[in-house]
Amino acid sequence: MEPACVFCLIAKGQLPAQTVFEDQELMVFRDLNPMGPSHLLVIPRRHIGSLAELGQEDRDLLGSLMLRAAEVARQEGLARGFRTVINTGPEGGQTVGHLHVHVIGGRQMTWPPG
Ligand code: DGP
Repeated sequence: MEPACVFCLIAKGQLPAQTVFEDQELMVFRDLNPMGPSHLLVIPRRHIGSLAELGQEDRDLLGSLMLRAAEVARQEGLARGFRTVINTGPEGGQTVGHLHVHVIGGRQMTWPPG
């Protein structure tokens, strides 16, 4: 755990969040600043700074994150589609330094993103 990491604090139950799923490996909670009617964040409980820090040993974890993203999208009723986003690093728009997958839906998405 990184003491100054907000998502570590959420994962430890030390900061409140609207949690929609949790197990030993992952947590899913609602984004504080939603970009659509549904906006969830899927995180590993273990502190990983970003996608760029993952290695071959993290293949199962990465699979779990993406499969969980699809599962929570189903639970949210996003049958017409949804957007998954992983922002990485300052130029990638990452503002919280703990790996997370955005799941955004409930409105028509546009492309390209800003
Ligand atoms: P990113 O910019 O990709 O690093 O996304 C970080 C997201 O995290 C952003 O959409 C806002 C959200 N966020 C930041 N702090 C908190 C928090 O304390 N609680 C919750 N639920 N979401 C947060």
